[in-house]
Amino acid sequence: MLFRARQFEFRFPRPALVMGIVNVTPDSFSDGGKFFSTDAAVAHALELVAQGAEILDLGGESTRPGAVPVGEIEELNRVIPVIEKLAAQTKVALSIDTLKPAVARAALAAGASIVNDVGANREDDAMWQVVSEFRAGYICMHAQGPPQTMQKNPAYADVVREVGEFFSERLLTLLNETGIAAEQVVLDPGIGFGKTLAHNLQLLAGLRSFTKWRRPLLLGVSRKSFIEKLTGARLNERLPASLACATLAVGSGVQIIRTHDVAETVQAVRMAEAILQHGNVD
Ligand code: YH5
Repeated sequence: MLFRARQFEFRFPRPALVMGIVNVTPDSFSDGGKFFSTDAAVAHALELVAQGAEILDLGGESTRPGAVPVGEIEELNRVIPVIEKLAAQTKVALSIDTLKPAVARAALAAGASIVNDVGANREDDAMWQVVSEFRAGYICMHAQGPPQTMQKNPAYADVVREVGEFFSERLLTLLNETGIAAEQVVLDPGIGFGKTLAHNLQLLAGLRSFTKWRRPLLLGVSRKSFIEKLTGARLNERLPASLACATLAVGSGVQIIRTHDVAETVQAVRMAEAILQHGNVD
């Protein structure tokens, strides 16, 4: 299995890729705006690379539930200088986490290689045009509803089946109606995006079923609030549960883990992989 994203080629099976989160937002839920300035964001990103991140996910608009949308110019002002500097200073793949096709385009032009489409491209096909033109990687993430309202009343008859149907439908559309190749696509169940605690747990338990499309799977659980709902852990106390999800996910066939805590995740995932190499865990 191959994942192509512009100049990058990731060939699987291989050790799971750890994607480091770089928030370039003043209202960042977990970094408290610490990494708002360009230089601070770049320094943080380079630190994540030193810890073992092979992809960096840069976001200038918070997509956490209930977050206030930012304007296009403000989002561009936040992320583009960071991408330009990182493209010059590191060899790792840069991903742009955005809802806006114009921001994705500018980010790719500045040196990013992957579009992390957390909006699931519900509006129109402008995002796909951009991905196709640049031959970028494309993270196809499931979400129920837009960030402002998605946690209001999430409802599914069977969340694992419905997320699977979303992947089937999106892959068909992507491959038939855009210039995007299957090898450019990564699938992501979108933990926390229009999901209750029970939905998130069902998805985590059902990850194996999402391997049937023969595309890499990405999981983002790091520090998310469903962990607090289960365990009571506050924002900066959620690393153990995040690592539990990451290691079990790798055991279920997930190849990319999106996290704030790169060093810890690399260590946990390498241990899980070493155990998995020694045969089936019953
Ligand atoms: C994801 O899963 N998530 S942004 C609320 C939190 C903690 C973390 C308050 N972008 C994903 O990380 N992109 C985000 O607790 C993502 N997959 C992909 N592909 C939300 C986030 C978070 C939200």
